[in-house]
Amino acid sequence: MSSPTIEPHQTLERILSLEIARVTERAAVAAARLRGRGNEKDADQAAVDAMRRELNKLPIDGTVVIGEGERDEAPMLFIGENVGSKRGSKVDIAVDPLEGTTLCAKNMPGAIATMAMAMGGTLLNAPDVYMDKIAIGPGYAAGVVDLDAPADENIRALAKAKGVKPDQITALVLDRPRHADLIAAVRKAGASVALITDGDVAGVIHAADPEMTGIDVYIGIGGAPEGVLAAAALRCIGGQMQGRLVLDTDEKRARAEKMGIKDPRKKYAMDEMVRGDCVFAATGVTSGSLLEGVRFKHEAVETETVVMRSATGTVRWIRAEHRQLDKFQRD
Ligand code: VTB
Repeated sequence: MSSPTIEPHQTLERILSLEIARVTERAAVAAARLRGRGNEKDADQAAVDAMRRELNKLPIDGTVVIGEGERDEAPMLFIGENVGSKRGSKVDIAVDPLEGTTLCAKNMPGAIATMAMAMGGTLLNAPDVYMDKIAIGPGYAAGVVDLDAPADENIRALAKAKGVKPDQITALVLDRPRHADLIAAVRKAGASVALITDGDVAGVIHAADPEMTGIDVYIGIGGAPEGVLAAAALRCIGGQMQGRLVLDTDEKRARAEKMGIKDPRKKYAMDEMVRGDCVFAATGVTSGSLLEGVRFKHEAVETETVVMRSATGTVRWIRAEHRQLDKFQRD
C-alpha cells in the first residue's frame, strides 16, 4: 500500500513541478509582448530577463547547464550561472526562454518558453552546437530505430513495429538545406515528411503521441540545447531518443571537452542526456499545435502551460488566467 504522506525529499520536487510553470509563464508573457515585431533579439532578451527573475525566487541551489550561451557571450542565464535562492536542493537547470525566436518575431505558430529541472549533476552539459537526433514515442521495443541506421531502414523498421506499411509513417523534419538527402530518403522509403521551420523541442514531443499529432518519428539535426530539453520531456512522457553532438571543428571539440565531454562522437541515449528524474515545462508564446499562445485580454492575461514530471509520468495542462496584471508590469 502506498503511504498517504509525502516523503520530505519528494516535497520539493512536487512543489517545484508547479513552481516551474510560473517561470515559463512569465518568460512567455514577456516574449509575447514582442510577437510580430521582427526583432528576435529583443523578444529573446525579454524572455531571458523574466525567466531569470522568476528562477531566482525558487527555493533551489540551481546551476544552469543548458542556457543562453557560454559565460563570456551571455550576460544572463549563461552556462554555469547559479540561480535560485541558493538555499534549497542542488538542481541542474536547462532553459530555452524563447524556443523559436524567429517564430515569435514573425508571429508564426509554435514559439514556446521552456525549461527543465533535475537533480544536480544529472543533465548533459552540452555546448551550444548542433545535435543529430532521432526520437519516437512509447510502446516500441528498445532500439527499433537507431541514429546510425540509414533513414529508409529506420522507416521500414518503425512501420513493421507499428504494424503498418511505410506509407502510414510520418517523419517530422526541420526544413533546412542540410536535410535535403534525409528528406529524399524518407520519402523514397514511402513515408510522408512533415516540415517545420523551427521548434524541434515541440517537434520531438509530437513524436510521443502519434495518434494525436500524426507524427511517428522526429529525425534530423537541430540545436543541442533543444535536444537535452526534448530528452527531458520525453523522459517524462515515454519514448526513445538518441542524440549525437555535431562537433565538426577543433574549436567545438575544445568547447565540449571543457564541459566534460570526453568522447566527441558519443551517441547519447535519452537516459544519458537526462540521468535521473526531472520536471519539464513549456508555455505557449504563439499558438501552435502543442500549446495556445499568450492572450492579452482587457482584464486578464491567459497562458497555457504543460508541466511534466518523470517520477510519476504525470502531464498537467495548466490554463491560467492572470488577473493581477501589475505582476507583469516589469515584464
Ligand atoms: C532548431 C530549432 C530551433 O534552432 O533546434 C534550430 O528547433 C537549429 O538551428 O527552434 P538552425 O536554425 O541553425 O538550423 C532553432 O531554430 C532555435 O534557434
